[in-house]
Amino acid sequence: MASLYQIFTTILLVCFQTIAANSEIKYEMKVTTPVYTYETSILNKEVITSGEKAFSITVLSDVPVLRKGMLEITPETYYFWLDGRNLEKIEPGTFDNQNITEEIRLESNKLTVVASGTFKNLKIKKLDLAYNQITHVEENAITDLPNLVEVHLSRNKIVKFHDNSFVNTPNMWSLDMFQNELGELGERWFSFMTREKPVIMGFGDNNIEKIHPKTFAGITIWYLNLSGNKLSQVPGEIFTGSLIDVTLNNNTLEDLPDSFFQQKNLTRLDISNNPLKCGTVQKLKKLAEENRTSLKYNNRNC
Ligand SMILES: *[C@@H]1O[C@H](CO)[C@@H](O)[C@H](O)[C@H]1NC(C)=O
Ligand SMILES: *[C@@H]1O[C@H](CO)[C@@H](O)[C@H](O)[C@H]1NC(C)=O
Ligand SMILES: *[C@@H]1O[C@H](CO)[C@@H](O)[C@H](O)[C@H]1NC(C)=O
Ligand SMILES: *[C@@H]1O[C@H](CO)[C@@H](O)[C@H](O)[C@H]1NC(C)=O
Ligand SMILES: CC(=O)N[C@H]1CO[C@H](CO)[C@@H](O)[C@@H]1O
Repeated sequence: MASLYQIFTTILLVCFQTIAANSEIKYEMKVTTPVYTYETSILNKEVITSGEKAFSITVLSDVPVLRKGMLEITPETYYFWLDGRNLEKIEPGTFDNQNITEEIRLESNKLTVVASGTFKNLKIKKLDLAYNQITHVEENAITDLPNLVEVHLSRNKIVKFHDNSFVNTPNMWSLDMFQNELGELGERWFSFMTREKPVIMGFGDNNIEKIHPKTFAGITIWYLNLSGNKLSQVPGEIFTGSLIDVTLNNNTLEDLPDSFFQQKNLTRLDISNNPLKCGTVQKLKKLAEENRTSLKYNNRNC
């Protein structure tokens, strides 16, 4: 019969092995060579580091929590990819000053919150957090990213966003938030978007009932998708004249504000599957006759 001591030491050994196995992260690093190909190496380390001329780092083992100190990406590295690795939590500070210059992609994980201070002082152009379980993007979650252009937050469960969730991202041009659970769009929530040119914003398939008249104050929009929400009205203020492509299908709109019909550059509108009033349908028909715009609406006999 095994002594208690033997059992105890066996358990201890198993525990230590588990800890050791867990603390090593397996990842692939691709490095560019002078002849425009890549050299790939597979590494197992406690701290993810990159090398000279690193092109990408792809994490290959499950990482439930990304902790401060786990990343030491010092030589410039274009891409950091950690997709489908059961990531639940990112300790704020983990990504601070990491030398990643193109993209951080954390798709298809189990993140529930983008906490304050998570993405700060980075040179990335693109941040992809789609296909997680994010419900909250906290205040100051994404700050001081001077090159950031594109963010994907689609296919999450976002219910809460703040007017300072993003701060100091002067080049943000494309925000994709479709398939979330937003019930409203609040005052100046998107004032972090670039002021240099018209932007692209997608909010299709949320539960949006209300849009504050000043939601988009200060920015101009080129493409706006509000398909599949619960809107019974949209404020006139959002039609600032710059819109080219507007998607409002599958809401409960009866009317469109007058400012909508002053959009001179509109080339596409989908407003099908809304209970539009006859007066609105007639105005849309007139717009269609002017033949400037591709229109989709339910053509009722009025
Ligand atoms: C990032 O990498 C580049 C090129 O390797 C280097 O010149 C620069 O000093 C690095 N920056 C930081 C903050 O480590
Ligand atoms: C608008 O968003 C929905 C998803 O919410 C998407 O299915 C649709 O293709 C988008 N429409 C356009 C014109 O991009
Ligand atoms: C409409 O398009 C023209 C040509 O691209 C552009 O110069 C103008 O600024 C646009 N109007 C608005 C209100 O954005
Ligand atoms: C919009 O509504 C129509 C009619 O109810 C439905 O067939 C269609 O699937 C809906 N489309 C979206 C994108 O929700
Ligand atoms: C003059 C003009 O813009 N004609 C367009 C009217 O719409 C049809 C269908 O979208 C186009 O094919 C024509 O070029």
